[in-house]
Amino acid sequence: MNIKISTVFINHGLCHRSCFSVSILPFFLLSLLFPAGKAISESEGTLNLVPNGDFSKSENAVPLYWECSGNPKSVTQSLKVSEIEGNQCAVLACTRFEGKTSGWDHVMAAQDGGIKLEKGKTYEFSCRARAENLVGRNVSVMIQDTDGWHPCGFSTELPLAQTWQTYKRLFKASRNVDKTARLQFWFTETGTLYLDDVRIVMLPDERIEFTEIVPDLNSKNLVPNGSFELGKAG
Ligand SMILES: [Ca+2]
Repeated sequence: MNIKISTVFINHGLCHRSCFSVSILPFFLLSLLFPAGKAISESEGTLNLVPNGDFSKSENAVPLYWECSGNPKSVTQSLKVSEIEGNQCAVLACTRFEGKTSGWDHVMAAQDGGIKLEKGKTYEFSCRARAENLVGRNVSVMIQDTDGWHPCGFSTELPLAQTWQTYKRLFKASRNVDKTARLQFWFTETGTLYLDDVRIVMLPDERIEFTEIVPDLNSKNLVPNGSFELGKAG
C-alpha cells in the first residue's frame, strides 16, 4: 500500500522539498492498535530497547543493568539512583578527574548487552538529563559494538542545563549488534550528571524512493509577488 506525497525536509537548517513514495501499511496497522482519540507519537506504543532506562530498578542504590566505567587511577566516580518525588533517576558523579591521558580516562555510565540493533533500521533515542557543576555542560552518548569496538551509527552530544531537559535524536543503525552492544554516556571532568527516561525505539519501517518530480499540489503561494511577476508594483 503505497502513496506518493510531497513534503519538506528540514535538516541542519536546510529545507529540501522532495517527492517520495511511502509505505503507509505500518501506520495503518498502528491505527488498528491505537484507535482514534489519542494522538500517537512516533515512539509511543513501541518497545523501549533500553532495559531499566527509567532507572526504576536498583540494587543497593545502584541501577540495574548499568555500571560505571573509567580508569580508577585518574577518576573517582560513582553511579547511584536518587529518588526525587517518587521517581528514581541515575546520578553519575565525579569528584576527582586528573586529566585525560588515555581513552579510558572518562566518567561513564554504561549498559552492556541490552540493546539489539538491526542494520539499516531507523531508531529514535531520547532521554532526560541535567547537570550540576559540569563546566563543560556537555555529555557524549554513543552505542558501540564491543566486539572490535565498532561504531553502530549513533553518536551524539547533549548540551546540558541545570534544569531537566528532554533530548531526542534519530539515527540509522550502521551494523547489526546484540549481546555485544554498549550504550554509554560520558564526560571528562568533575561534576554530576542526572539521567532518566533513556529510550531507544525502532521506528516504523518506511520505504522511501526519491524521485525528481514534484507534483502539483494546487497550493497557493502566500508570498505576494513572490515570483516578481508584477515587477516593483508588487
Ligand atoms: Ca525514572
